Amino acid sequence: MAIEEKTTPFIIKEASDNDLDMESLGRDLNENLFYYLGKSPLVATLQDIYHAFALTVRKRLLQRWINTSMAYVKQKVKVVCYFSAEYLPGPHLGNNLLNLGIFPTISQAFARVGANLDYFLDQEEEPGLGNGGLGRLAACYLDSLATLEIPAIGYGLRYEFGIFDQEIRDGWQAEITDKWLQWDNPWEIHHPEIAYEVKLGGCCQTHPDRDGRLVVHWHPERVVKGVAYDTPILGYNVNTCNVLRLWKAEAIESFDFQAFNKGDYYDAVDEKLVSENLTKVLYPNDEPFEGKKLRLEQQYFLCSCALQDMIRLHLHFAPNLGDFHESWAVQLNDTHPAISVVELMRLLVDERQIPWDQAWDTTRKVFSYTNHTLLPEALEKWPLPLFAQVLPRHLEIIFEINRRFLDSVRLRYPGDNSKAARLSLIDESGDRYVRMAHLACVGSHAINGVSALHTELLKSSTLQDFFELWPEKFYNITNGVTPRRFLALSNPRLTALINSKIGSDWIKDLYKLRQLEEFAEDPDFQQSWREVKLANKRQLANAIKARTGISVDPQSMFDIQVKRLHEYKRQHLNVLHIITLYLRLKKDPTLEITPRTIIFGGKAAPGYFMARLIIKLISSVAEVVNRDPDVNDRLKVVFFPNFNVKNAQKIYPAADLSQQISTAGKEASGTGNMKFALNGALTIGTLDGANVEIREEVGPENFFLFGHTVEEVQYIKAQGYNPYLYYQSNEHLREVIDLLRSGFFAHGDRDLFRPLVESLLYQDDYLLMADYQSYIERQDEAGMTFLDKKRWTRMSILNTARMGKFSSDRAIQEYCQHIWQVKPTFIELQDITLEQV
Ligand code: Z57
Repeated sequence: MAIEEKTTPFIIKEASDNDLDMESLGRDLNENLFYYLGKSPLVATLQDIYHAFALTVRKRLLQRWINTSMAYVKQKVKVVCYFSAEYLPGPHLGNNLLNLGIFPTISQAFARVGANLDYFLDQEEEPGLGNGGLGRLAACYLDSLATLEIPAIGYGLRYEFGIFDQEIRDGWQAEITDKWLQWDNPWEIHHPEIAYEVKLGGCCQTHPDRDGRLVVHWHPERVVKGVAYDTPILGYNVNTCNVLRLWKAEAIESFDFQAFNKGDYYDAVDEKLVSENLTKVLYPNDEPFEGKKLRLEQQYFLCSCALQDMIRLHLHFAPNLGDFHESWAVQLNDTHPAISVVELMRLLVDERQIPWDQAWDTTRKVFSYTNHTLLPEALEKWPLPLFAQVLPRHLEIIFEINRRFLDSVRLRYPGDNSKAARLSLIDESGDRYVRMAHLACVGSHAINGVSALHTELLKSSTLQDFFELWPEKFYNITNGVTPRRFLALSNPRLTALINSKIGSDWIKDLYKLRQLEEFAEDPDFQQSWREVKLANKRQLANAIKARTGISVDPQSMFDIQVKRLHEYKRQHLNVLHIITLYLRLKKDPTLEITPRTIIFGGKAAPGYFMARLIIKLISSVAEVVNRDPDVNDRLKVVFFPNFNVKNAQKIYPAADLSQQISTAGKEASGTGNMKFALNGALTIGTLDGANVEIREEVGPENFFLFGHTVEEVQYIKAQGYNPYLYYQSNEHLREVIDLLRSGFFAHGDRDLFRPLVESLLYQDDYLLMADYQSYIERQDEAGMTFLDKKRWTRMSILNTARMGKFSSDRAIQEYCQHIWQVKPTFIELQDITLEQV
C-alpha cells in the first residue's frame, strides 16, 4: 500500500497497552454495552452483558489474530487446512477466558460486584454445527493446533440451523429447530468482501482454443456465492490465534434488484431464497449416509469456496501455483469433503491451464484423508445420475482420474479384473455409484484411521485393496481430546486439586498427569478426590432435577452413557442390565445392591426408527423403575435431554462409571470414552475402538472389560449366529426379554417394543444376546468395587493419571510430523502500523 512519506504511522495495536488488565477489560465492557448494544446498565439484560463481554474478549482475540496472520504471511509458513463438514466447538466465552489466562481474575471481579460469572457463561448459545464425535474431534483439533502454535485454518459451513435441540415428550424425542443465530453471534466476523462463486449443475462442452488445445467449458445451471464468516480460535497460553472460516451461501450479484419489472423482482427474490437454502441446515444423521442432492451440493460448496480461498491467498504472495503443495496441507475429515480432490484438479487444469500430470502431483501432495468408520452403511457413495446432475464436469474428471488409476492397477496386477473392479472409483456391481472413500484414497498421499484397532481393521477389510497397493500411505493416529475444555474448564474442582499437587503444566503436557500416581493411595488426597467427585455429582443432580424433575442421590453410583443413539452403540444392552437389576429387586426387595443412578443422553437421527424407539424404551423403563416403592430409590434411571457440548461439560466430571459398550469392531475410536476417564470415571467396556488403548494405558486391573472380541464376533457370525439360543439357555436373560415383551413397560401395550424384541431374538446384528452375560457379570463387579471406597478412588486416580496419551495435542503432533510436515511458528504481540500493511 502506498503511504506518503513522513506520515505518522497509524498504530492499530499498542504492545505497551496491557489489554488483559481489569481496567482495560472493564472499560471495553462498558463501551461495548453503550456504543455497540446501545444499552444503559439499568436496562441491560443478562444476554446484553454476555454480549458486551463477548465482544470485549473478541477484541483481545482479534489483536492476536492480526499478529498471527501477519507472521504467517511474512514467514511464508506452511498452513494446515482442516476441511470438515462439521464443527462442534461448544460455548466460546469460557474457553477463551481460560486460554487468555484471565478466568480466575474475571470470576473474582464478577464475584466482587455480587454477580456469578457462570450465569453469563450460561447465556451463550453453542454452535451446534455437527452431529457428534466427528464434529467435536474437529473442534478439539483446532484447539490443539492453536495451542501448539501450528498455522492452521478450519474450513467449514455456516449452517443457519445446526443440530436440532432435543426435547422429550411422552418419552419420545421431539426435534426443535436450532436457532443459534437468533441473538446474533458475537464471535464471528462477517467478511462480505471474501466471497467466491460456486457453479452447480448444467453441462460441459469441449472445444479447441486458438492453439488447438482442448478447453472445457462448464455451463452451470446456477451459480451461488459463498461468503466467509471468521471465528478466531485462540491457543492456550500462547499468542497464536487461528481462524475457523465458515461459508454461507448467498445469491450472486447478478441477481441484484436493479433493472427489473415485476416478474423479475419475484424471480430475483426466489433465486435468493433458493441460493440461501444451500447452507440452511445441517443434515442430522451421524453415521448412516443419506444420498441427498442438497447434501452433495453442500459438500461441493464447502470444498470449492475453501480451495478458491487458498488459491487467492497463495497468489497474493507467490507468482504462481507451482509451489502450492509446499504452502498448504489439507486434511479431509472423512469423505464429506473428498470432492475437493476433483475440485482442485478442475481449478488447476480447467481454470489455470496447468498440465494434468503436474496438477495431479500437486493434488496428491496436498491432500490426506482420515477415515472415521467401518460401518458399510456409513460409506458415502453417490448414484452416478445424481452426481452428473450436480457436478457434470467433476464426473468427467473422475472418469479421467479413474482411467489413469486403473491403468496403473492393471499394470500392477495383470489380468486381475476383479481387483480393478474392487479398486475402481466407480462401483459398477449394480446401479453405478461414485465411491468417495476410493476417491479420497487415490487423491491423497496419506490415509489414517482413528485408533489402533480401527486402522488394523481398515487395512484388513474396508481398504484392504488400497493397503496392498500402497502400504506406505497408511498411518494410525489415535484420536485425542483437548484437556483445556474437558478438564481445566469443565472440572474446575478437580483442576484445583490436581494443581495443588503437581502444578498446572499438565494442561499443555497431559503426560504430566502421571505425577498423580504417587498420591493414588494417599488418604488425604483420596478424601479430597472423593469430595470433588461428590460436589460435581451434586451439581449434576441439580441439573437433572431442573431438567427432568427426577431426584437422584449424589451418593449413588453415577453410571453414564452419553453419545448418539445407534444400535451398534447398544444403549439397549444398558437397558437390559437395568431390567435385570429391577427384577432382582422385585424378587427380593431387601436385597443389598449398590445404589445406582443410570444416566443416558444423546440424540437420535430423526429418520432412524430403532434409535428413536430406544429413547422411548429408556424413558418407559425409567418411568416404571423410578416410582416403584420396592426399588426404594436404590435404582434411578434418567434420560438427560439435549446432550450437547454445554451439557457434556456438566456430565463428564460427575461420572463414576463410563459405559463404552459398542459391539467390538463397530466404534472407530470413540472420544467420550477419553473424556470420562480423564475426569476419573472408570470404564465398563468392550475391546472396541480406543477402549483397547485406554485399557492398555490405565492397566487392565483398572478397567471393567466384557464382551466378545472382534475375532470372536467374526467367528460367531461365520458360524451362523442364533440369538434365540441365548434366550433359551439363559434364564435371567429370558426373564428380562419376557418382561419387556409382556408390555409391562408400555402400560400393557405388547406392540410398542415388539420391533426391538424381535430384532434381538431373531436378528441381533450387534450381538447383545451374546454379550449379555459377561456384561452383567462385569456390571456386578463394578457395583461391588464401588462399595470399596479406597480401591475405587485409587482406580479413579490412576485412570486420570494415565490419560496422557489421549490429549488431542499428542494426536496433532503426530499429524504434523507424519502427515503434514509442518512446524510451529512463534507469535509475538507487536505494534502494527498501517505502513506494515
Ligand atoms: C462420526 O461422528 C463418526 C464417524 C463417522 O463416519 C461419522 Br459420518 C460421524 C465418529 C465415530 O463414530 C467415532 O468412533 C469417532 O471417535 C469419531 O467419529 C471421531 O473420529
